[in-house]
Amino acid sequence: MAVPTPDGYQILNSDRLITWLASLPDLAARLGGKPADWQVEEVGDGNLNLVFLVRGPTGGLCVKQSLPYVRVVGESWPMPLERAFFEYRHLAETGRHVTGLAPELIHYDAAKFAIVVELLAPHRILRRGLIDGVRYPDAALAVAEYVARTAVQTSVLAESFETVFNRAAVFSRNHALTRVTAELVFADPYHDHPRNSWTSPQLDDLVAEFRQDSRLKLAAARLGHAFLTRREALLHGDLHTGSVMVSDVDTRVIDPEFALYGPVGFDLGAFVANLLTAYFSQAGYVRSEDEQAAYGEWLLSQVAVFWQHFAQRYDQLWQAQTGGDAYPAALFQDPAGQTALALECQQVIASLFADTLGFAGIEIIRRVLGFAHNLEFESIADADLRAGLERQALALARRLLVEPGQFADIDGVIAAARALTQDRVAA
Ligand code: SR1
Ligand code: MG
Repeated sequence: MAVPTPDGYQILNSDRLITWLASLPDLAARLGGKPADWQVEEVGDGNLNLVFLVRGPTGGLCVKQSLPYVRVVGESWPMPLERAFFEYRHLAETGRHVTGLAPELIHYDAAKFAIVVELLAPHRILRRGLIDGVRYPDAALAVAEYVARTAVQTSVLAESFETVFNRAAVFSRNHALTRVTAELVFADPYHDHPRNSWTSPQLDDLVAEFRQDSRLKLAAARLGHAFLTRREALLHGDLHTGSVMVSDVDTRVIDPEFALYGPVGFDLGAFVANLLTAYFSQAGYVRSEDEQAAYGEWLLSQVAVFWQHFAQRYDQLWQAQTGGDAYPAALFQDPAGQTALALECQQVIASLFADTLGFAGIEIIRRVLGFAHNLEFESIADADLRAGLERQALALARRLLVEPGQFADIDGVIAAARALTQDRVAA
């Protein structure tokens, strides 16, 4: 059964969408011409929602509507509609900080649970580009910039605690999707749950091992606790490579419907994990060995670019702040104060690094053993080959999760990933 829907809510289709947009003069003007001239295409390929692209003679729009259930499962998994509201609020709250790094918010309809944003063209989903072996030189850097800006600017480093507490209170109501994360990311993969799936029987031994590994389960639970209790900044909440759209010259972070206040390392870890799964899946694709190796190295280089750019910008943005209630600027004006603050900032970044590795491990594990898998592994038809590559990813994930302290820096993570894939070549 889908959840009951309020009056005024109807699942959109092409005709209903055109009628609705025609009733909104600003939106109709963007499309231009007459409604009969507008082309509608439903392109949603995520797990949850409908996504329409609408093109008119003078412009385009993207419309995203919540369904009262999980799209990929159907009505047997009901899901409240409010996620559209939280995505809208996230875009509204962060828009001024991330102009050019996220789509422009154009409209929100509270009755239809639908948001309208600019149509990004000729963009495509980053994950799909990576599967095709395309290099996007600025993408990882742009996503790092997005995380650094939102992490500092929506936190008490930059704002009064009243502003932050009020905003956090709004997002603390994002119960449905926070529950999805609490269960699918931090719990399900570590015990027997009907939603889980994995490449079986090839990975059965590892699944059994993980479920008996108290150290691993404690590390996962500890991060789950951090996710639910540490309100460092407004998070995107689902920052995988399917939540990023790219063209050759532009990168935008989309889909912040899982938004909540939480630990910044959660967003960072999600993106690092998805770059790493792209790396580990490489041998599953038909490319020459040279090409595979070169592209794999490029993916690893982007892990470094991502972390290093984030760390550098987080440091700069934090130290440029004067208006936050945390680390009041008045306390650190003198040279000794400035030195102490700079050191403190480096220590916080070191602790964000450890968080990032742990959350990356969690994300890899849930994408291989949980409900929502990654296309880069799923599209490898040969199950033995796929399982071998997933095993490498899981080996790194386990280390990241249980022993993040073993990695002195991001180069250590990259070296470990490389060593795992070379073991396979040598074997
Ligand atoms: C039921 S939703 C499953 C997953 O899809 C979304 O993209 C999130 O990653 C979520 O965990
Ligand atoms: Mg999404």
